[in-house]
Amino acid sequence: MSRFRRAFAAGSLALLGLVGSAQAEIRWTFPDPATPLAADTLHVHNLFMTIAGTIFILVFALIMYSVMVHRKSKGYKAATFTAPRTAKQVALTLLPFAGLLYIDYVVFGIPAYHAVLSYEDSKTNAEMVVKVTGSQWKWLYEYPAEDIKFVSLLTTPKEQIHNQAPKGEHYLLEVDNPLVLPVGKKIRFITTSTDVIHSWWVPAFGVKRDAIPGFLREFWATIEKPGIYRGQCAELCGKDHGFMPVVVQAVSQPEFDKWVADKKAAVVAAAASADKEWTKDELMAKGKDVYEKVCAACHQTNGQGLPPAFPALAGSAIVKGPFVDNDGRLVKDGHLDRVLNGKTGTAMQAFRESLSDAELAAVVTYERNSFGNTVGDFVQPSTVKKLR
Ligand code: HEC
Ligand SMILES: [Cu+2]
Repeated sequence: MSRFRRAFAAGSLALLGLVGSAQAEIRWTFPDPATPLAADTLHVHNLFMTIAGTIFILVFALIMYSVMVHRKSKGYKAATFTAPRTAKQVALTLLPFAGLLYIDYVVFGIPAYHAVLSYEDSKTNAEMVVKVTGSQWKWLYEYPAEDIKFVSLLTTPKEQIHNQAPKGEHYLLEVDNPLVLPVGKKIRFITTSTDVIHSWWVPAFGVKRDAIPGFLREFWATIEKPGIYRGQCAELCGKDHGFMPVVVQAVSQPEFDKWVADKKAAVVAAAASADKEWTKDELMAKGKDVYEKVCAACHQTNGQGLPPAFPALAGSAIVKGPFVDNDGRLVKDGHLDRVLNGKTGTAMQAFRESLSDAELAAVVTYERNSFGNTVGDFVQPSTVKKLR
């Protein structure tokens, strides 16, 4: 081996080692398929890559062979014809063409057609429905038949994001409320958005669908193994696009049934808590919690906002103004109205769907009595229930 070749070999090995150790996280192929669709996609990918790769190598080898062997320095003379003339030349041109057509339309076409049709068929034998709504910057999940809905929010601590703490194992891929689903059932998903285009993507499911405001789009999954599956919003959707992960927890049918029962009990408890009289301390404590989880991303923990994009709530006329009029009706563009209904055309969205009566009452109470605001009044969940 020449010195150069030895050095080259040693260098390549070192580089491989470096890449291998530093990037242990990067995978070079698809994740293990967890649904029939993902398996189909992987199959189509492998088949195409193998055939396309083989053709590439054959054609490239032929070109290299022709260039090396027929070079001028070896005494070869260029041919002078410009178009195929003999029957043999015509056949040698048409045959590869026909071969490629066959590969494209038959060998690639049939499995691709099968995969695409199967991807689009979310209705046949669907056993349950989940609605997925993208919203800057969180996912809202609804189970219409089970009458359950909740919001799923990123839980990665701010310190990790700002490099003040080491990154956790599931950095930016962890949420408070994962989407819980049963294994072995064909689940039909319906997706939409409240603001801009988002995209619900779980690589192991072989599924990625844009969530588009004003449209309902569909996809499906039958999850084969219990486990935690992670994904992300895959459509650039604004400043916190990287902060709206998808986490799916696939469980057995009995576990799923138990989860549904627990969730329903929690809804009943929330309804009961909307009817009880809350103390101001209870409202303030819950309000702080809701505010920091849901509102602080824009209005900031200290209520100063990020003007001009996100107004300060400290000293805001809306926050300090009345939210019900003398007849007990909701004040239009008042504090509660703004939080319940949002403001069309701005990033301030309606929270009436994603927050409960108690959460809404608490967060409004908190804003009226924090950041230097001292309105002094407080909002009961029963009031919100009546006014929404
Ligand atoms: C995605 C960013 C965002 C989030 C999250 C958000 N807001 Fe807002 N909020 C805005 C924007 C933008 C406005 C200004 C709208 C306008 O142009 O009037 C606003 C306005 C308001 C106002 C009126 C303030 C004023 O003086 O105009 C209130 C009250 C308010 N938000 C409360 C909340 C509460 C409560 C939450 C959490 C439940 C929340 N916001 C979450 C963006 C956000
Ligand atoms: Cu998004």
